Amino acid sequence: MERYNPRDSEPRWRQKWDDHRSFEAAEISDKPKYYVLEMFPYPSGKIHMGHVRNYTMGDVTARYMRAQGYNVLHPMGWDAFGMPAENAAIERGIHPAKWTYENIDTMRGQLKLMGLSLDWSRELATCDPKYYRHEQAMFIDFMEAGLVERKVSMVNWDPVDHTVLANEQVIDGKGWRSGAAVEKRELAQWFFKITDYAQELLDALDTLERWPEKVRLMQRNWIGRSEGMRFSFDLEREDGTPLNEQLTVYTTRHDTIFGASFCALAADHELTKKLSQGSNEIASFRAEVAALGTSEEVIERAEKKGVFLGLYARHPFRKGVRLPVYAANFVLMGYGEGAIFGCPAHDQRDLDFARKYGLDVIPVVAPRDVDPATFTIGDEAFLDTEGDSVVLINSDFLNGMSVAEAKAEVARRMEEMGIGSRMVNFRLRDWGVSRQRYWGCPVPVIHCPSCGIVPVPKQDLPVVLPEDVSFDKPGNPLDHHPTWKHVSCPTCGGKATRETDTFDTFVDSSWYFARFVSPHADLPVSEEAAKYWMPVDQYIGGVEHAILHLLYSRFYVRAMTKTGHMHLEEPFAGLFTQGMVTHETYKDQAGRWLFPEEVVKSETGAVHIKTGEPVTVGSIESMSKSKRNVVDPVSIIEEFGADTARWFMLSDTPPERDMEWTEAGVEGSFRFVQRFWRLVSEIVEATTAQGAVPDSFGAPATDIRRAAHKALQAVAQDIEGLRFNRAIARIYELVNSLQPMVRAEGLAPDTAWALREAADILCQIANPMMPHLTEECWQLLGHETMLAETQWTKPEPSLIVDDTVTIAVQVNGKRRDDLTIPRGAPKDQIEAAALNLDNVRRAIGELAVRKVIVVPDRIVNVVAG
Ligand code: ANZ
Ligand code: ZN
Repeated sequence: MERYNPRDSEPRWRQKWDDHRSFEAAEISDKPKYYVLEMFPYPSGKIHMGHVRNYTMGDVTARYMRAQGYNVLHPMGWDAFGMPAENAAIERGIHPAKWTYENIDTMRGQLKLMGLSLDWSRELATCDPKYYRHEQAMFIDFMEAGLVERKVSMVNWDPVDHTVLANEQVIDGKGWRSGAAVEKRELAQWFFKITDYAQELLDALDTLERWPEKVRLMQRNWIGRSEGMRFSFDLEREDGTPLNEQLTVYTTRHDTIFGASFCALAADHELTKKLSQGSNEIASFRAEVAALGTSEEVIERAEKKGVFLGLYARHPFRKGVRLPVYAANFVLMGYGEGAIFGCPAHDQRDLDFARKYGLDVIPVVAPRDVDPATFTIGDEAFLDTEGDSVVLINSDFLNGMSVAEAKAEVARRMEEMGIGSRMVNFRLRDWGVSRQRYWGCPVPVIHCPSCGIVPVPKQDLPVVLPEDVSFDKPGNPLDHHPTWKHVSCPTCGGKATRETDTFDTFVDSSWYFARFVSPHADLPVSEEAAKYWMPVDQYIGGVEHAILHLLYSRFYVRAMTKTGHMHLEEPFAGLFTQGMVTHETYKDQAGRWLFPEEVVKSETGAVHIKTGEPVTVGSIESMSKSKRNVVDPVSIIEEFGADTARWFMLSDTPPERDMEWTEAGVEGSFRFVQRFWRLVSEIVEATTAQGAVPDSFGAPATDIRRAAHKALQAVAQDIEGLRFNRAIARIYELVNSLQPMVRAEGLAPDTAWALREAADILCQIANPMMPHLTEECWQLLGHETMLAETQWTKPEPSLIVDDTVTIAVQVNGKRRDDLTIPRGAPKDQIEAAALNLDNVRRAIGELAVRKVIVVPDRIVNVVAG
């Protein structure tokens, strides 16, 4: 028997599928639809194991659903704009478009090697004007619908490179390339008004039943709805003279007002700015905060610092008490009022700040059972607020109340005094989509000195990126281009300039799933196609996109619905987030990372192949270039075939968990591929092509049929539940149970028939994971169809029920024995079998059997006397 040779077989089947266009989705059909999508890749240059895992899962689902009779849409495209292409241009002088399209070509070829059942006729790249012209058209519609705003906001500014930096490009307060201290600058930018949908985006999370709870929670936290109060303090100077200005703060803990010991403003708060004009100290503090950049994460990690502003806030309830007012680095301008009152006892940041500046720490909430007089705060703020376990202390009229009661009382009083009101606040900010870069979709507007902002007329779209750009100067190449931005105003015909900002690449990826339903339509989406195909039934991707990409997409379908491009509530009905692919790490004697292929492992330890020196085996970590613990999917596919890689990728580990890639594991999968091939070959040799169904099946044949039909049902359920590792375990089981049957000499005709049927079923259920091997086996079994186009056999109900039951047999109410019989056996058969049991016969002895009570499948009671 010949070994199975994937190098010969795999390309052949891929060619056949292509020739048959087996995976092109029918436009719109009577069949039920199923849209399965994996997050599209960034064309970085080559595929990695994370892609292999992601796309294999999607492909198993797509192939399975097709075999269940669905019209399946399974497309692929490229998230092709973004900084790496521009960096390649700057560093290596290669044009971003050339770099990107070359990468796409390479990666398309690599993906094809995997044998994915993709509809390549729908391929798209976001950097293609055929795609982004629709993005531009929709932007104009969004503008008209009031979903877009241009407003001034803070950016990270590199004073040497004269360029805006993304948060990731600010490293320890310095520009990543220039090393210069970053400044914050105000810049007019484009925003999508996602905050208009904050409540709706939050509420609709409850309808997403097929999303992981953890992702819904992350979105909830990101949207960050809080119920609090906005209220104002009167201000006075050092000498007690009042200011005719008030300080408005936002708080969610108004219950702690008696614990307030200072107020703090953002460095960019209007009042801070004003005061900085007369004070070097305040001005230099503002510069220091600016150097932190705009990343909230960095700000959160920084040491809490501030500067006294020479003002005091009058406590609203404590006569004569005044709170020093600071500017502080942990108060953000974009949130609430950009100002807070600090209560160090019950907020960690406030506590750190208070300790640094020697401010009072007054506990006002304490466990119910402690003595308020002795309750103090150490290094940690007291954060409990729940229920009746804590009470207000040191708080005048609030003493003894729960936190909830105290909040209600403070709100009532402040509202009565007219100094504040309750309000709901969201953490979610409007989505800033402007980027001052070249390799992105141009924002389609024109600035005219007399008409202001004028959208580019739709018939003039797309606004195409100029090709002749240079990257030798820092800043935005669109801005430097000698001619591109100079245009005449579409309204008045006067001299005007194009907007040189391009879109954040998250804009491109917020609607690509909708473009796939009608990728060649003249509109962004054909309504009819969207009505048929949307929403995506199963979306699969990495958890790193759990917040922004998914939230933006959810906003986008709402905006597209508002502007009449389609009518949809949510883009992704089902979401699955897969785990990472991990690998051991290796270091040589000098502490340098080694690639797995540079290392050979033996019983005595790991050795560096080239030098023969011992290698230190380190921890198992997510594959990453920096630690070199990566395995190239292409070299695996070349050596073992795509089916082996796919099979191993899904074996053993539940798909949501991290899975460890091991050389031994791949080899094991390859051996299984061979075993599978051998088994089917042996069945083919031992049996003849499938004839008529035998009149009856004996016990061995029935066993085979039961095993096969049960596997058929179980694998279906496991794939539907995305439990791929369990589906694989079932296939192993079936192979194990069939193998001994084939070896038997002289097969009875019913057994031969059952084996043949089992081989067919085996090919069907393994096909989603190992599409090439199973096609080859299917052909060997004499079929002229392709599995790619074949519906799965339906399991026979009688074969998948558990066939026997064990019931208790009593004599005069006393249990004497158990009886194992076919489920649903007729009463007289059960009765006869029960009376025939040795223990039952003995118990009856000389007595006469008066009555036998049979409860089928449950119990038998023999009444004797
Ligand atoms: C007084 C207070 C006392 C607070 C206390 C907390 C604990 P969420 O729940 O996220 O809405 N805050 C308000 N605006 C801020 C800003 N611009 N920058 C930084 N912090 C700000 O958080 C609301 C709480 O965050 C508010 O409640 C305020 O501090 C702070 F024991 O007010 B709190
Ligand atoms: Zn004009």
